[in-house]
Amino acid sequence: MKLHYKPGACSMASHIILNELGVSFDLDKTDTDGRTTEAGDDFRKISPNGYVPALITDNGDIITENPAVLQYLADLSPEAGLAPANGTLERTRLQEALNFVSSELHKSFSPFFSGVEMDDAAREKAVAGIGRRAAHIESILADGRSFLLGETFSVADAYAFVVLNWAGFISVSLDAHPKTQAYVARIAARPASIKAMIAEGLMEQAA
Ligand SMILES: N[C@@H](CCC(=O)N[C@@H](CS)C(=O)NCC(=O)O)C(=O)O
Repeated sequence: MKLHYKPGACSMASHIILNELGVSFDLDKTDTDGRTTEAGDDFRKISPNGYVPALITDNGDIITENPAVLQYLADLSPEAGLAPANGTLERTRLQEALNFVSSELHKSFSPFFSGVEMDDAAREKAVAGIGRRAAHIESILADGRSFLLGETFSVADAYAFVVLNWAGFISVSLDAHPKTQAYVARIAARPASIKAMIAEGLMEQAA
């Protein structure tokens, strides 16, 4: 398997999950602007929309879109428990969480990565948008659960972690959402997350 990724981008969720699974895989750092990859592939042929993640399976199939890639990976090893079984209400809850992270939480960060300079009013509006989505995560965690679906870490947590972690990089405070902050720290401390962050250059290897 090969994962096309950009350091620290949403593709890091799949990278974390590959580490959680302990399977062997290749990483190909991808320049989504230049549409080229470190291995020399033409990324336009891999991902028509030009974005990561793109997963090349062992059969050569290409899978894109975070919720699809993450569920595909989880289903490779059901015994790892990273997604509830297909056809169950719990699986629907996972899809609910993945779609929220993908279309609401992730996209609330888009103004910061669009390359368009924001004035104070635009930044305030964008920060408020992130706050509204973080408040929803906070409300899910309000009953004391450790992860979005309960006590079991799932692929949705890897994705939510990667996105919420961007807040620090753009100096947006999550102080108003203490359970969410603790949730981010909890997932950041997982060996699979640390390994992915070191490999993508977000963290240094401890001495
Ligand atoms: N709907 C896509 C969105 C993926 C996405 O936004 N990827 C970003 C990185 S987080 C990207 O590659 N952006 C570069 C670009 O759009 O050119 C998914 O869920 O996979």
